[in-house]
Parts: sequence; C-alpha cells; structure tokens
Amino acid sequence: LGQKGLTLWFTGLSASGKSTLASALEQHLLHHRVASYRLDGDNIRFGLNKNLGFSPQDRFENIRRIAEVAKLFADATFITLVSFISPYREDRDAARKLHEENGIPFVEIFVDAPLEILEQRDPKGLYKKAKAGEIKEFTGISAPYEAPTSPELHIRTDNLSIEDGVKLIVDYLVERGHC
Ligand code: GGZ
Repeated sequence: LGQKGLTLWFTGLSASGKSTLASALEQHLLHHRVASYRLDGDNIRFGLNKNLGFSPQDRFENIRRIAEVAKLFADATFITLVSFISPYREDRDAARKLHEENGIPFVEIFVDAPLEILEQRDPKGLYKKAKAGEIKEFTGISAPYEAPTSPELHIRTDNLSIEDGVKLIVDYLVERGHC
C-alpha cells in the first residue's frame, strides 16, 4: 500500500471545491492507512510563501515552490494532495515535468463548476469584492484561469457530490495500481 508516492494536483477556481475534495480524499486515504499529505493555502501561503501575492509572477513562484515541495513528499512515498488555483497552464505543465523527470506520477484533477455557480457559493464573499473592484487580479473576474486541456480527471462539482468525486479519484488510483 502506498509504496510509491505520487502527486494529485487539484486545479480550479476559488470555491470550485478543490480543498473540500482534497480533504475528503485525505480522510478516505487515512481510513485506508495510505500515507498522504495535503498542501493548500493554509499551510503554504501563510508560511513558505507568505512573501508572495497574486501577480502572474508571484503565482508562478507560488506554484514553482509548491511543485518542489510536492515532489519531495511524493519522493518520500506520500500521496501528496495539492490544492491551489494554479491558473496558468505553463506553470502546471512545469510542475508536471518536474515530477515526471523524477519518475513520480502526476495526476492533474480539474475541479470545475460554472462561474455563476461559484459566484452564488461565494463562501468568503471574495467574488462580490472582486466584482466591486475591492480585490484586484481576482481569478475568473479580473485575472485569467486557463482551464486544463487534457487533465487526467475532470470533476464537475455542480452536478457531482463530494463522495462521488472522491470515488472517481480512488477508482482512478486503484485502476492504475497506485493504492
Ligand atoms: C485569486 C485570491 C486572490 C486573487 C486572495 N485571486 O477561495 P480562497 O481565497 O480560499 O482561495 C483563493 C486563494 C488562492 O490562492 P492560490 O495560492 O491557490 O492561488 S494561485 O494558485 O493562483 O497562486 C482565495 C484567495 O487565495 N485569494 N486574493 N487575487 N484568489
């Protein structure tokens, strides 16, 4: 079980459900005694990356460091769950390349829902603030999100429950002998 590590890279807009899905999957893996570790804004943007903001350059550096950390955890045989918007295709592709060059599987998971739904969810009121111009360069409103063109998994959170989303990922991992 979990002999070789890998990185599950969740990408998607704010409030798309990346962290919810990653947390639910982490619980599932914990229950099955698979060593996993989750990287998200709470443990990265307030620590390692606290000197970074949301300009394209800072997002690039954010994702670059996260990819390096994910690679280290995966190298230490963890299933690493990475949940950041990671809006630029080029930055995600660089993260993939870093893993693949090191023989570590990289699974890109596009967590997706229509923008109108995300604006309705708006759990932190960020879309409202962004639309009012109170947050600049907000992804989906005033900064780009480049959707993955060929992710390993595409999960629509507006018509799929969290449990079903977790099942899709687990089935994918089991089919490929990852756990
Ligand atoms: C996007 C922002 C911004 C801007 C603050 N644009 O819903 P959240 O709050 O918890 O998730 C968002 C988080 C995004 O950080 P990431 O490190 O995932 O972004 S990236 O991968 O693009 O580097 C949101 C909050 O930070 N937030 N300002 N301008 N999201």
